[in-house]
Amino acid sequence: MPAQTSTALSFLGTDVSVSYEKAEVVILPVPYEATTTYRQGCKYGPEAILEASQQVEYYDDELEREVWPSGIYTHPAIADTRNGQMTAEAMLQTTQATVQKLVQDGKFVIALGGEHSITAGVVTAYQQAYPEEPFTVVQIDAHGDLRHEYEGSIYNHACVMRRIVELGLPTVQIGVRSLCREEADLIKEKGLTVVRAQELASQPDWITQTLSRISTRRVFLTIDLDGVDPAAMPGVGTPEPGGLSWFALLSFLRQLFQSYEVIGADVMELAPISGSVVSEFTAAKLVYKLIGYHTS
Ligand SMILES: [Mn+2]
Repeated sequence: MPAQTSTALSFLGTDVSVSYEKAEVVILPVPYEATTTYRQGCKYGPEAILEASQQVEYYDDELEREVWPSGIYTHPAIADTRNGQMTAEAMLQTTQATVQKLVQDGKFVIALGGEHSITAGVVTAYQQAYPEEPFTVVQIDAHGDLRHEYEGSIYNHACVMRRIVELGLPTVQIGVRSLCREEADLIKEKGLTVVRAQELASQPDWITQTLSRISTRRVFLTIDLDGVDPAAMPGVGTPEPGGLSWFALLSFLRQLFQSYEVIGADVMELAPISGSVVSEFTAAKLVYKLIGYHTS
């Protein structure tokens, strides 16, 4: 692994960081942004999460322990577009190759975006790592991301789940509350599993029902932070009213990790708001929760 520069931040801070070889959990920052269409700035998301993570309490009051059994390694940023551009193809290639190596080395990877299109590279790496058995891609998101193409690109962040459906993997989309007609038609035509945000609000047993719709043993989890209610998560590029509350999200995730083998995860689309740390701190705590649930 390339050496970290002295300015690079480690998730949670240096007390918890271990060498790549020793770490079971690897945080992979991917500050790639090229196709965001509304509020911009998600290329600054990973660094904001790392910075905010320095303030996250090590002790998890829900799990009643500190949750880094073998330590955490924070990988140097890849596909970095903070000081230049990169094609989507190059980003996907780099992401896929990096994640593939990490998975081969037995790491539990949590990628931090960056725009949601990155997920296609991450998921492709897992598909190559687990060729013998399909896994379900569970997506928390306000949007379907099922357009064939958007603003001239099939790699736009609004198309990422379409690319994943094309990989032949089953999907479960949770918290959706914004679709275009093309996406609504595709959902019907392909019988895709979509749990709309309104169902979460009106059905008390939505977690059990949603979990029962996952048909594979293994799951990859992709979280677009706009799936969370913008009251709790305003720092996203394309906010939508409604969405999951913090505790609804945690209850779902805890049960997901208990019921299925989560093979990897990503937390995408944080676009920091200057003068407020709520979104990045919440995202950092969410990443720590994923580590806790994974190691429970
Ligand atoms: Mn979204």
